[in-house]
Amino acid sequence: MVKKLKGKLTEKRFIHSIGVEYTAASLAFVYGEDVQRARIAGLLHDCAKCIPKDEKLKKSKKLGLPINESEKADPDLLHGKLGAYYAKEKYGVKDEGILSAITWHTTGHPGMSMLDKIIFVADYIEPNRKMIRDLDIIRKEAYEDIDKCIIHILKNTLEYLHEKQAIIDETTEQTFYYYVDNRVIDEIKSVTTEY
Ligand code: DGI
Ligand code: FE
Ligand code: FE
Repeated sequence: MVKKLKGKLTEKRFIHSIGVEYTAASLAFVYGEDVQRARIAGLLHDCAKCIPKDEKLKKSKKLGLPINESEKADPDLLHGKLGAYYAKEKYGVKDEGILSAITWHTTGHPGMSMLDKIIFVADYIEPNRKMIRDLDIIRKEAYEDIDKCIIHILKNTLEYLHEKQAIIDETTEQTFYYYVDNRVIDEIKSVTTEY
């Protein structure tokens, strides 16, 4: 897999992928997930990233992948869905949990599995990522409270996209509100059981 992937990515993207592989493994230690599954999902999550933008759209259409308006406008958003397709067809990955983690790694998804969460977070915090706002705090949160970390990542990403006036995929927003709501519900439950 490593050999094949190396030929498909730029050097920088390949180094990032190895970083995500090992960060995902370390998160799997903490959250009791299967380490090998986390490594494979981390390694392959960006396998479709270096395909030119217009080809991402063309290929996705040809494959009949579901494409929303944001993805049409910004086809780079398709590299998760397309990556899952390549992982299955070119790298022989049959595990649906791994394919799901690759599919949703950019936007997240309401109701993510633990493996989905691990890849979403590992992608953001891996050691080769350039320093972005709050990264030191977010890295700590990843190992202490993964849902809090996911909310923090999505909040900063949404703010960044607003500042850039970029197209915001509805899934990114839905994921943010889903985890914020969940948190509020948990708070209410903890308060009501106290009294
Ligand atoms: O592929 P990577 O760079 O490793 O990481 P990624 O797949 O999370 O993609 C990162 C970029 O995706 C980052 O610049 C933020 C952007 N992104 C996340 N959600 C959205 C988004 N971009 C747009 N336009 N809309 C979104 O909803
Ligand atoms: Fe990506
Ligand atoms: Fe990535």
